[in-house]
Amino acid sequence: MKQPIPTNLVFGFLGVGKTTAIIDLLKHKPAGEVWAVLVNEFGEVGIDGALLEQEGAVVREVPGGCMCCVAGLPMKIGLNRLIHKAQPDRLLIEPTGLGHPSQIIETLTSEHYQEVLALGPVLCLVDPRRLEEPRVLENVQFRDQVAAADILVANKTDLCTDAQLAHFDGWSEALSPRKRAVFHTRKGRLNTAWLDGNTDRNEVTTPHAHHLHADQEEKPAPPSLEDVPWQMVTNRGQGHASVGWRVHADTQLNESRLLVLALDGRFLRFKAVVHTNEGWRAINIAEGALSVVSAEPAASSRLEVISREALPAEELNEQLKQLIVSSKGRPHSR
Ligand SMILES: Nc1nc2c(ncn2[C@@H]2O[C@H](COP(=O)(O)OP(=O)(O)O)[C@@H](O)[C@H]2O)c(=O)[nH]1
Ligand SMILES: [Mg+2]
Repeated sequence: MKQPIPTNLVFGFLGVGKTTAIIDLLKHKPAGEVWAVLVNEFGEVGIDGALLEQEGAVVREVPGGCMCCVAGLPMKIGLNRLIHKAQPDRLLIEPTGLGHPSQIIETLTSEHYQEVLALGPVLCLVDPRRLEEPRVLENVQFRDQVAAADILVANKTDLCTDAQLAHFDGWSEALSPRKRAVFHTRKGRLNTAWLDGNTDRNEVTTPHAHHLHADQEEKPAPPSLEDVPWQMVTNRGQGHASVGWRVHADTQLNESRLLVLALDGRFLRFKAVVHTNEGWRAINIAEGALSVVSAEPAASSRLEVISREALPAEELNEQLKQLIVSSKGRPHSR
């Protein structure tokens, strides 16, 4: 009989640094261990998965923003395939920052997984700056992510004032029940030792804060990029909208013009792993802060924007197509 796989959830709001933290954990994992990551992004095209794969993890994406809806069958299918394929020594799960935690915890601790997974400490990352926003403090997803956590970590402390950090400390100390541990960090730096042990399985206040959508089924696989080299996918829900693109790896976009487009004020997030005229790039914008780093060549380019308001997808699609500098003779529907 195999030992249950130690499993950790990394909660936190959109853009707080979950993927950054998991990438950093992968860099510090014991040599020789296989770690797998299940990532559920709000958007449909999956950017985080591409970044995590570059760190050598076995990754499975469960796209489609609404955690309550994907936490059922699609997550089980993704999880089963991932466990079977990777037979990992540890499993890390990054749920969408917009998701509600109760269903996912229910699934992971259900009878079906009892002998397969051992749920370890649940982590929740918090950007102390956002504790100043009443909208965040009142948000049921945020409250329940915090409630579910065994360990709270203030991230992005490099961007925080001393007063904001003191406020975070006061806020976290006042939580009831008390957290097992509270840390400050930056750039998602977590200690792998924090992953060991068990979860206290803290109660969340609103187990069913959200009605289920009809589409509980696993989504059909997208067409091959050889057949359809330019694909746009949209998603809406939980007060947010996303537009994502999968693009054939041979297609290059103009990098500087792409950055101008990406910095559009309507976008709450912009993420991409993309082939540009300068090479492969990982681009990330959260709260107006831009990061561009070179990336390993990926199987395809993927780009995504997330907004709080409806987005004119067709218009954005046309703008993006204008940035094509080379598609190696492949047809792209202009
Ligand atoms: N300045 C600063 N930026 C950070 C820190 N942690 C993450 N970021 C950046 O915040 C953005 C969002 O991070 P990401 O890990 O994708 O967030 P996620 O949505 O929670 O997965 C990225 O551009 C990161 O480089 C930090 O501690 N300080
Ligand atoms: Mg992420």
